[in-house]
Amino acid sequence: TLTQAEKAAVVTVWAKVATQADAIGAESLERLFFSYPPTKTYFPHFDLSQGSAQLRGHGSKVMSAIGEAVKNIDDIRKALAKLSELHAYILRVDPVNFKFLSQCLQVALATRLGKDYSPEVHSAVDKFMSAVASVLAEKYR
Ligand code: ZNH
Repeated sequence: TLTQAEKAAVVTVWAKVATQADAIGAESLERLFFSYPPTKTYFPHFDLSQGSAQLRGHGSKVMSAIGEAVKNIDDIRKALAKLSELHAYILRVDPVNFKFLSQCLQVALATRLGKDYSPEVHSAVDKFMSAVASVLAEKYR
């Protein structure tokens, strides 16, 4: 679980990048598909070329879901309950991919925040994304 200081760091980071959320979402997905090509197999019905409308649309959805988790950082499980069912029962995304996406998101954040993405902030965001991932993965059988 995240400490109060870690929660505060995540909330602060999210506020700082709020206006760039869509660009960060799209970049995170571009990095995901480029660095971990097997992740593309979950999106056979998408045009995954750089900057495509589907990629941007999906990036935006993922970012607003993460934003909901930030807003409800004391009860991430409740905030993401529906998505947890979707990923476990319908999409069946291998949970290892949540780690990959977390890394890609963190690079997108770090390149924008520079020095503000301090080791403390980095560690807090990493823990937060692990919490998000474990919620998304907890309904798997
Ligand atoms: Zn996921 C979908 C979120 C991860 C795959 N997603 C989705 C959505 C959201 C999300 C919000 C939408 C839903 C609706 O529409 O209702 N994800 C998310 C998050 C995360 C994720 C938050 C983390 C953090 N996913 C993921 C991964 C993968 C995925 C890693 C793989 C690789 N998703 C997916 C898919 C889908 C989704 C496939 C479906 C799409 C369409 O549209 O079709």
